[in-house]
Amino acid sequence: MAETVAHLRALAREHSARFERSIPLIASENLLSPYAKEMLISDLHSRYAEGLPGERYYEGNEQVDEIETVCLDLARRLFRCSFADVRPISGTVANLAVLKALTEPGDLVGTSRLADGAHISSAAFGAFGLRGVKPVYYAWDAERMTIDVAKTREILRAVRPKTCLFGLSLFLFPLPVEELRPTLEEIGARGWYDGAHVLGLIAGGEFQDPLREGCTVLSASTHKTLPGPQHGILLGEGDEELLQRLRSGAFPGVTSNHHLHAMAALAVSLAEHLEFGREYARRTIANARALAQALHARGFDVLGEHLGFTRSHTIAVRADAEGGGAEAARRLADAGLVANKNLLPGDTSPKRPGGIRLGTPEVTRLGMGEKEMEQIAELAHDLLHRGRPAAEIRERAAELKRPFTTLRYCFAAGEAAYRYYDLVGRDPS
Ligand code: DSN
Repeated sequence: MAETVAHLRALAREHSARFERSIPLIASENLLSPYAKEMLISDLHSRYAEGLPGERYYEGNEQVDEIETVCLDLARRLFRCSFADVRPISGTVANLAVLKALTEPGDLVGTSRLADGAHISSAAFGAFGLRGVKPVYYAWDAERMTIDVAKTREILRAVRPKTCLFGLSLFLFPLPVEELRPTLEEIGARGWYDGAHVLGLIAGGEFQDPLREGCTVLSASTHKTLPGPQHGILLGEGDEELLQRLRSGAFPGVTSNHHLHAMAALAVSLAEHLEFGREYARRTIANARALAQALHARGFDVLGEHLGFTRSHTIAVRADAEGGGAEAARRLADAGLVANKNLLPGDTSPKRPGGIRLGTPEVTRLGMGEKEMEQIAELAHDLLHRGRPAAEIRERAAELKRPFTTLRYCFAAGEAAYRYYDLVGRDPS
């Protein structure tokens, strides 16, 4: 088995080296700061602390209590709200906690269709199905690339769901929460926002502000545009009865222990976002728009030209001319440009995603700017339109990446972003 362990260590090192040479463009991924990473490998990982600070089911939690108290304070400050819970261990788990708190099996819940960009949480085979709630789909406005307000009003008035979820995984433009607020009030529905993708942009003041536009609960993962650890969070406003239901949804509803190392890493990331988040959010969006423009100029079918392509960290490209989403994503990754295939509005088969999704959270965190977005677009163009070999593009991508392998927008900036933490100090090869 020692050989197996050595092999696993070598694979992890190889993975890190591969990403160090690649251009990472997956919209849901980001890099963790050195101090946040330090929390992940601390002894916090080894401990239990069910409950809330000061009300634990285990001993030895004095420091954990203080860390979680700081984490909760930072979260409430960053999102300007009175309630936070940092115990969900992922975005989907946070969504399950909300479903447990706000719904009963058999309820109708408003949401968007997967092809319109919704997360799998709202699918029958995802969290909605687990809770036994049924989706009521909003209408999509293909022209404005967001929810169709007039048609959705009619749907909501006719069906009257008690909970309405707003949030996407292909999240290009803000959703019309404020416009739909009077309808939600009229039918007595509660607004819930899944802000996983755009959390860092919301915190940075560069996207919409759902808790002031009509949603009482905001759920999210914490590792996309908010460059924290893989974890989850609940934020919100409301009366004590609602907040208690949310707390109990998180624990004991969908977690027992809440991964203390990740919670502590989240505290570091929230503090860093309070310090650096506004500038980071602004530049992330500027880079997404620059990349979209550069790809469009090279003949790619980037969605939303008439709207400036995007107002977030994400862009979507219809890849019919490049062999479809799956083929285009595979060829790009093989050449060192890592993105993902994605369903686009109008797609009918989940097995044949029509496009690719690209995002700028990670390249921005590494200090790339609009000049580099042009270079990335040129690499994609050379590969997919001009037939240059993958090996050549891979080398050019690594060359482009070489000066951009240290972190920005965090304390201890300048540290190696893809450093392999070889704690044992022995070469695994
Ligand atoms: N799977 C993530 C994404 O890529 O959007 C969301 O959980």
